[in-house]
Amino acid sequence: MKKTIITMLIALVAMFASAETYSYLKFTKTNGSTVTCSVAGIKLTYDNNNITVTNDEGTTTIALAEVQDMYFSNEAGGSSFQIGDVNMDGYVNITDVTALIDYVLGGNANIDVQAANVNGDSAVNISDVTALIDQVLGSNQ
Ligand SMILES: [Ca+2]
Ligand SMILES: [Ca+2]
Repeated sequence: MKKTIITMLIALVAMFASAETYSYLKFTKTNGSTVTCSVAGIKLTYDNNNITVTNDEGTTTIALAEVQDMYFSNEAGGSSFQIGDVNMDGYVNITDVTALIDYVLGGNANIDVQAANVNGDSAVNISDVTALIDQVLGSNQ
């Protein structure tokens, strides 16, 4: 099951990569830390519940269970967004819920789509609103 999920993730990432050229592949771990890998010569393999990233800089292994998010970026530094901070003001609160609802309903809210994908699946939709409300209310379910 996890293998299916990660295969889908990699396919999704490959799709994004073809749309635009990025310099780094980043992983957000469940503990909040970020792993940044250069895409130069990158190769991703999955084995034994680990993702192994091999590139020109060497090899990095990350336990799949610790991966919360995987995305491409042009920024070498740490995570440029905070999950749930939909309106990018540095805080996760009810104004983010409002912005996300507006976006999901087709409004023109200026949001960070990566931060808005609260549940970490492949789309920003009503289930992220639910997840964000849970997050704002402090129930981690
Ligand atoms: Ca915010
Ligand atoms: Ca989502």
